[in-house]
Amino acid sequence: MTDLHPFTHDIPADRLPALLRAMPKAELHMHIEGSLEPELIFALAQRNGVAIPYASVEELRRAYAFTNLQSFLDIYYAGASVLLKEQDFYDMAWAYLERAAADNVVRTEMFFDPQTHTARGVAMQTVIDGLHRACGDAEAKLGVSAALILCFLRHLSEEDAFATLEQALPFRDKFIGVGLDSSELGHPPEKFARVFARCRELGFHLVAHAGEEGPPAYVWSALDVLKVERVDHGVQSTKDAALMRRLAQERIPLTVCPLSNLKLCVFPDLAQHNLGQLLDAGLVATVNSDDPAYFGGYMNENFIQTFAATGLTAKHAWQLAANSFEGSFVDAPTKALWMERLGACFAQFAGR
Ligand code: ES4
Ligand code: ZN
Repeated sequence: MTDLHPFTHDIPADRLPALLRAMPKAELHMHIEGSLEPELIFALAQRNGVAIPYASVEELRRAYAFTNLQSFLDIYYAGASVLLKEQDFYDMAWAYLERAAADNVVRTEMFFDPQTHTARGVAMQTVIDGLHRACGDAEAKLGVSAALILCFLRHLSEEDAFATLEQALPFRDKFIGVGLDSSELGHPPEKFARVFARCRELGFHLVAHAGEEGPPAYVWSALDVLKVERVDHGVQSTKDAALMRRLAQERIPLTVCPLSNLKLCVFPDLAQHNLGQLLDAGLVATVNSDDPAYFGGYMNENFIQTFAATGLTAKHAWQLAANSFEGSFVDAPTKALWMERLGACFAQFAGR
């Protein structure tokens, strides 16, 4: 790591949790539908007269025992079925944005899955208007910079993705990029080559989930075929030395989600997580919450649990926050401002 902040050696290990909480950071990988807490699912089900196959909040929470990505996605799509009105999308996003602000997240780039909603008869405009209104309020009332990234569901066809893009284009000023999520195995990036090429022509930022459960070959094709600017997860990349060199050399950010990887059994326990290996190899790795309501923690919980389990230090904390700003889709002066604030935070913890 070359960008080491000069004060990091002076921060003792027992101050690390407070430092992780206090440091300004960007969240680059979270699915807004994955922020729906069981309490809000039940409240919205009641408000909208939607039946859900769980008797109580507790019973729903007990169902959150996942064995892999698909076992999670089945429950995640069921939870999203309570979202019908613009206000529902607003309320969901606002609840997340308040939590993000409490974790000193200064920037968040939130994924949303329009196909999960349009397939149930919810209009694209309803989805985007509700989420976008919450983003505006986050800036005005919380001082959090928030933007939206539209994700295509990879278990559906590329034709379906094209139709979704068409429906979203009247609102193209309300989202900054496109991504690719849902069931990875059997749905390689190249399945979406043409729709990503079109989105590139349209000037959208491009990201894709790759190397969460899938092989390094999916990370290569996300880069070479889809031409993504960031890789979501990407943790399987450590299995391929040439890929690791490529990611480091081109400074391709990996948006890593430790608690997600733990809950979906990508790693047997947090102590085995490869975040430290990614950072020490010089990759632009970041920490993110993915689906915080389902995986047991928002941003700071991801940082604190991962650092406690793996023995990462203050220098890694600084690098992760710096990487999150570098990887974000904001202009250079804004990144420089947040880097100043990061430096000031570390200086304060070092007692200078
Ligand atoms: C997701 Cl963890 C994860 N992976 C792929 N797709 C997703 N959608 C929501 N969470
Ligand atoms: Zn994800």
